[in-house]
Amino acid sequence: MGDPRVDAIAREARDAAAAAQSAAALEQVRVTYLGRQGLLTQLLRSLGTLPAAERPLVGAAANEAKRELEALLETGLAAALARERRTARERERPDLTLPGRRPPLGGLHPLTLVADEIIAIFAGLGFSVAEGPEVETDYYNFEALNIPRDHPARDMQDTLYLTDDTLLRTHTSPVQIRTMKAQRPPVRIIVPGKVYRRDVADMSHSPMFHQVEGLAVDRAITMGDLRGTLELFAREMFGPRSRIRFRPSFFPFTEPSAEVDVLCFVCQGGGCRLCKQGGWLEILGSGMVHPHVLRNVGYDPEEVTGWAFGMGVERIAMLKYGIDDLRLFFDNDLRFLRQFV
Ligand code: 2U9
Repeated sequence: MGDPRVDAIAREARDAAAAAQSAAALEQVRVTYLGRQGLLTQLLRSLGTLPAAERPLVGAAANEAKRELEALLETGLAAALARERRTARERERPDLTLPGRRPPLGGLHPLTLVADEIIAIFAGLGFSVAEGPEVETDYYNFEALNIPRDHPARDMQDTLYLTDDTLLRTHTSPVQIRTMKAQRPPVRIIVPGKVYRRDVADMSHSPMFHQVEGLAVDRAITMGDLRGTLELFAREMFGPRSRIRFRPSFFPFTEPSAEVDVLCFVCQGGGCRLCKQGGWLEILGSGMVHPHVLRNVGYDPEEVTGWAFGMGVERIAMLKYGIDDLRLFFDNDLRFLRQFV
């Protein structure tokens, strides 16, 4: 333009800017010519060393070249950034033709499945589900159930006490007490839930496990009704060829009491590993509700009778699926749990 030195640098800079394809390359051009050590910057800084007569012309030309280059870089940079954003968007656009990733599907815990199965059998017989608190008082867990003050179950060794009078329920039976106190007979309920015992976990013990208990109270309810009901339960749970037997037993809250066995569904009574050669599998405890218990809830044992039973969900599940260690239910190893979904 006005000065050959300025013109040479300006041309070189224009060519470099035109050749730059990216924002980074344009920035490199800016640094080379306009940065603190840039060629145009240095030229402007050295104006003082020129003869006075040349200074205005060279200075004007250099400033003009600087403005021109700045404008060129600005438009170039805007275009380069837009171009780069566009290609980035295209590169990152999801490929909608790819097959989807299947989300992992959860399933119900085997104890939930078995408890639901037990509940469904009794629901089909007209029983309704009742539930209640896991923190109970001594009265509902023991006293109302005719469990005497010196009974070993009340010992600190066996029960998890929270205070002198409150504890973690050792069975779901307090729910039956609460239900009977709240309604008149007839009562037909099935009571599932967690229960707690002061036990160290091993193959057959756990400080928390699950029970399903049942209760039927009405005029003229008999032990024959209990037997028929449990036989039907056994056939639905363990197969249509199942038979049951009653063995005399004792519980403070039932009289008479019986433990119930089901004919081994593996060997049909012949003796095998599951029934330990006995031919029978113990599945639950039961009996006629003790008159003291009926009185405690305000029922007249001369007018109504009832029966009750209780079973451990873990025990039923272990028998049904041939599981030999209770702890498998609580380890949450997916290789175990996945077998039941
Ligand atoms: C009321 C009256 C009576 C519930 C009963 C059993 C027998 C029994 C055990 C089975 C295995 C507990 O889980 S386990 O350790 N239960 O043997 N339960 S009769 O009797 C009742 C309940 C409530 C009002």
